[in-house]
Amino acid sequence: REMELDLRRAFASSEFELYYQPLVEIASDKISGFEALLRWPHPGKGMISPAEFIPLAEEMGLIGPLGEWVLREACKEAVKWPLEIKVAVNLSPVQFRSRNLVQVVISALANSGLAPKRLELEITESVFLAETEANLAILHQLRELGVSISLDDFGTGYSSLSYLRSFPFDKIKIDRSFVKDLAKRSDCGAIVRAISGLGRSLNITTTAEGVETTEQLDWLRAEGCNEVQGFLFSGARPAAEVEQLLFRFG
Ligand code: G
Ligand code: G
Ligand code: MN
Ligand code: NA
Repeated sequence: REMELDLRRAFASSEFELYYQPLVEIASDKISGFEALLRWPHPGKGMISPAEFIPLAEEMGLIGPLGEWVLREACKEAVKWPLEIKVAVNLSPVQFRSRNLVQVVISALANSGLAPKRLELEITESVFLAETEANLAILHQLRELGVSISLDDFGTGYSSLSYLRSFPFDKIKIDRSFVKDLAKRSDCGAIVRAISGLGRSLNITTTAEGVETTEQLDWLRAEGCNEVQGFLFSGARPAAEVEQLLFRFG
């Protein structure tokens, strides 16, 4: 396929870039970290979304090397930031299959000099759909390194609650589909309120994704959600703009 060749070429010629989106702690109104989000500025087609090319990269076996590049690059960038600012990196379930994921994380931390506690790894529940035991073992090894583990896109899968019992996650990221209609739909409000409460009782940080309005932010603050991410503060921006974002919201 054409896009497959294009992806290989793009990887070989270092065409990918990492953008960074602020995570803002509600209590202090300050940036606590940035999520690294992959971008492909295609020479002919413009910016291509990871939603389009990550599934293909997973299929063709490129996600291993690409994911490794993302980890190394994110750690190298984060080490330039103030010490209290963390970096969050998305992991594909396919990266768990290669079995060297722990080594890759150790090496990215060692080469960059980033303290493990400043790295958050975001996984989705699809990590548990196959090879559950092996993947749980990897997650425990990662956590022993001192990095934290977040459950991403929470609420969109099949049986999310059971995953909270199978692993001591540090953070739950509430999917933006629930945040979107907070004010308009009482069921979304009830779901977000329930997840915040769950996080509080389980001592897990809750982050609401896709926060676009102050109305949503106020609602989330009142319900005890810990952190927000979304266009209200900023979308994902190039690494060079992190300093400015920290100046505005730091
Ligand atoms: O930022 P954006 O809306 O374009 O991201 C679309 C999707 O791509 C999201 O689900 C996000 O988690 C995923 N994504 C972005 N960057 C990475 C990455 O580096 N690795 C993996 N596995 N997924 C990513
Ligand atoms: O799946 P994950 O949560 O890792 O992906 C984050 C995705 O959400 C990215 O594609 C990013 O561009 C998108 N995003 C981030 N903030 C907002 C927002 O406030 N509104 C909307 N609609 N999308 C957002
Ligand atoms: Mn994410
Ligand atoms: Na998400």
